Amino acid sequence: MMPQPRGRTPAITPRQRLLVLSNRLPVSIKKDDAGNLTAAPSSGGLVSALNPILSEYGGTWVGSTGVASTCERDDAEVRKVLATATRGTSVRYLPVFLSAEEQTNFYEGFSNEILWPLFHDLQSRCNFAPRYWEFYRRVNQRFAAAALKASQPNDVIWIQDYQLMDVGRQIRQKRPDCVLAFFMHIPFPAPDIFEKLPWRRHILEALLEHDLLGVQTPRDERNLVACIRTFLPGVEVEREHDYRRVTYRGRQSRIQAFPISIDFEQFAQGAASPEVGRRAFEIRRQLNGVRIAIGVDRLDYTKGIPERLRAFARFLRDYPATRGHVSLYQVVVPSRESITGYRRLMHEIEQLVAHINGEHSQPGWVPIHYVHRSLPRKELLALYRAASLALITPLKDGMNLVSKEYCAARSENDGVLILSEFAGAAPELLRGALLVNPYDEMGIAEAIHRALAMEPTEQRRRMMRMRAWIRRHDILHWRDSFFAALDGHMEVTPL
Ligand code: ADQ
Repeated sequence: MMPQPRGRTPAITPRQRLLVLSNRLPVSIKKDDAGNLTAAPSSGGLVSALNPILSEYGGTWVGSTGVASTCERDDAEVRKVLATATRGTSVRYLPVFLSAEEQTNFYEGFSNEILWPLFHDLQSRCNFAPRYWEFYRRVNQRFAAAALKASQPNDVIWIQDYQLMDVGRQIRQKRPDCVLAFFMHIPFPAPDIFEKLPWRRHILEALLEHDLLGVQTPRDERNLVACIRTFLPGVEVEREHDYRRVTYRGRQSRIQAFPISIDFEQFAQGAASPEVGRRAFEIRRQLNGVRIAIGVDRLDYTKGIPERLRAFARFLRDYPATRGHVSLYQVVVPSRESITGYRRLMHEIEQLVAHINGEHSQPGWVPIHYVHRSLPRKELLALYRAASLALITPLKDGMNLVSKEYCAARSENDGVLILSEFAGAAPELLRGALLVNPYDEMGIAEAIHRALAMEPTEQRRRMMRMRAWIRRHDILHWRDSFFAALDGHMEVTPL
């Protein structure tokens, strides 16, 4: 029996079983030097968003574990560790095993040296190596085979993100009548950027094999539709209400923006707990009562961390009277450590922090506190509560859940969100946040100054607007609108 979904009425229940595919399972397995296996929660926004949905609905989650497969005996060990780590949940976790060579070429190569930078408008970082493409298709085929094996003909197969854009096409060939949905967690680029991709036509045709194609923002929807129109001759696009219906080679797909969100109530209640309140108080005391600006990011060059550190240094130079009164608390969760560019970024951040602290520190005050590890939820919430402002300045971001988490945690309606205009969250939060261009050092310095000087009444007005928006457009709303768009396949339970 499938667990009943929580949430507002009308509840939407899948008539069919749900099968989710993502590159990584929400539990990652690591092997230490002695060959011992350990399980830990995977990091990142996709897992943060989907975990609560899957654990309520039940279903099957197919993905890789992060550890390279060497032989069947080792794979069996990984299965055992995964089963132990996930015991007692209503979700069935099915690992897809990838060799070290596949991980290098499919994940580090095609996914993260081509698609990730290109889709974030950073084309000069791309390495279009042809062998990456071969591996991308091959690994996508493995995911498709795993999905076909694990699913029944009527299941809804919901594929996640840019690493798996070719899976649906391969499933469709074997099972033409199945229900296929896709959600893209990262931005979709405009045609003049997407056209650089040598496999652009294949990718678009593969995407149009899905019945429903979800993207984060209306801008992503416009970009995807513009690419389809530009590169697929003969395609027909009709606008209907708040989505587009695309017909290509006799098959119809629905394309729609579904801005992803957070479990607002869970964040708000967690942050309001006395335990988190005490910890927030302690953090402020440990920092000698100075105002705290917080940055929380996965380690990634798209998050604009060095740019933000430089902007903070400029703020200290431009507004010297604030020295000793405000510190930046920058938390970076380790990510993609096997990729050279990411290790380089880590060193760049460390050097910048050391340099800025060396230049400005005074007895009893350090300008930047830098934490490079994943934090337990309560500690993260305490930091959100302790911080008078959040500095969230990605160069480009599909959505950025941290900006929404910060607002949810501010139950006293104070605090200021400084947000990049290139985050997917910007159009939703623009009436409350101070929007900045992440490349504009001076603009960010000015925004920090303005945030620190902002009257409590203005903070309150802005924060209340953002909190009201996120409360209404939370992860349950996201789930319900996505499932409702799969009309005919998901059932809407009447009030
Ligand atoms: P990410 O790039 O991972 O997600 P984001 O949406 O900000 O970015 O999510 C990060 C998640 O990791 C948040 O839930 C945050 O709380 C958590 N986190 C960050 N630092 C942490 C730390 N040090 N310790 C513990 N947790 C930490 C991708 C896309 C985004 C999109 C999401 C969801 O790149 O644009 O918003 O998917 O679709």
